[in-house]
Amino acid sequence: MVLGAGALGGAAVGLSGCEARLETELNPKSRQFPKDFVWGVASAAFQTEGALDVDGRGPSVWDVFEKKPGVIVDGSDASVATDSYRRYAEDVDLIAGAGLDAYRFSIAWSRVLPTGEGAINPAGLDHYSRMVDAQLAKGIIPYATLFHWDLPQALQDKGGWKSRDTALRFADYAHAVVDRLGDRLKRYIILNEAAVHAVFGHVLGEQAPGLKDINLLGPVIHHMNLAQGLAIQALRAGRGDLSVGTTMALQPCRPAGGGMAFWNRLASDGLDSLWNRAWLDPLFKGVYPKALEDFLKGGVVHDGDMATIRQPVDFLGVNYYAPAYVRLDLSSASHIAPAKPPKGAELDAFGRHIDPSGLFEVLDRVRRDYGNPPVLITENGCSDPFGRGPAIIEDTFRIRYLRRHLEAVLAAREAGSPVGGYFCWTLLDNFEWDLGYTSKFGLVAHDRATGTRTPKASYAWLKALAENGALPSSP
Ligand code: IFM
Repeated sequence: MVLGAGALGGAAVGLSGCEARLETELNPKSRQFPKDFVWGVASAAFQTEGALDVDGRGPSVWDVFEKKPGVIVDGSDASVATDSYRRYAEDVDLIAGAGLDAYRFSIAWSRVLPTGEGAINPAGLDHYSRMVDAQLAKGIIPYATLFHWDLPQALQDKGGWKSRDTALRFADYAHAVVDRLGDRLKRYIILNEAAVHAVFGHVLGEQAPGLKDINLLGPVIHHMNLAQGLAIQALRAGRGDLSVGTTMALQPCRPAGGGMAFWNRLASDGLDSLWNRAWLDPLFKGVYPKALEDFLKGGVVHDGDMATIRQPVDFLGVNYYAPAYVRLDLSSASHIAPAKPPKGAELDAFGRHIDPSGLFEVLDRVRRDYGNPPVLITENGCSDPFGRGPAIIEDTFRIRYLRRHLEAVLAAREAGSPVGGYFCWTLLDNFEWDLGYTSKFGLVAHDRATGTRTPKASYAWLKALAENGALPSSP
């Protein structure tokens, strides 16, 4: 497979081995974004809200998981986070102050339904109602994600995503949200990065609910897909004037080179099936990739499910950070293991290859293989080097990361991908899951001792870009 030479500024880049991937600069013909391009920032409830026991909120799987000894690297928790449950108006001011158009946030299911089902908690919905109003008052378009990994613990106790019933309860939750907020909240993102939740939460045990069982993979994938289809139906039944999409963490899966390259390609195709295609194929084609068939045996998929999952969406949300390098590992249950990026690759704080051509590649694939739906980049951004010290305010490395990935967006648009917006991850340095507060992705630093919010250089940079749409060519 070879990426389009034009979009890559004349440099066709082969995918045959890791070493071939270093020429990654994209040279779009124009550096100008259109006037109607949506500029925003993205966040998630558990990473920002704090106030975990306020206004009747029920515990989620992350409340339980983060208390297990040793699972959060700095021993921290999300009980305060960026205190955004209380200080959301300041967040909204910062977003408006940057001249951004939109805010992607997530709704915590267990604030709306403390046990995930049954009686609605009006106080929880009141909070999101106030938040939506605060955004609209400042001219910001709210985009709400319905599930960003914080399953109500009471549902986990009944089997979580292993259980088909969780999909049905999710549709009820979607209905409760649209019923209360749908008169003002018009844009919905159903799931965030379901692949991460399925794999890291249920197979690798590194994130909530902390399970390590490869046999969960099939049921969890299918029930999340089913939940998504049912929730889209519930939203559309509630109102006819919504824009509904879902967000996936798309990654090109690249085999490690060397003597094992042939075998590594089998592993990278396997990862592609469960990471990318497990979600894209059912949504856009109504089928699962062949490689997943064994995982889905035993009556997981019922008659009619695939039609329920294959719902039309108004947009696909794409989150992109880095490509995945893969090698075969017969000692692991999946036979898939991470490989190192090619020698000489520029790395991010996670040790991943900073490669904007990977973003071009996933957008190109969505265009060619999945009917070219409208796309929003619903997350992209980079962390400071990990550490417990203060945030880096002069964050030129972040500006460079954003600038290069936005070049990929322009190149993809020129190749025909209808990418209509870009949400930077994230507004404030926040609770980065198992990494606690050691990984800082914010455009704005958050001092946990004082609550002070200090814009970084990247905040001013994005502001200028959102104002005039012209992408600078450096740094
Ligand atoms: O913080 C996460 C977010 O919750 C999901 N996407 C990736 C981000 C950075 O790791």
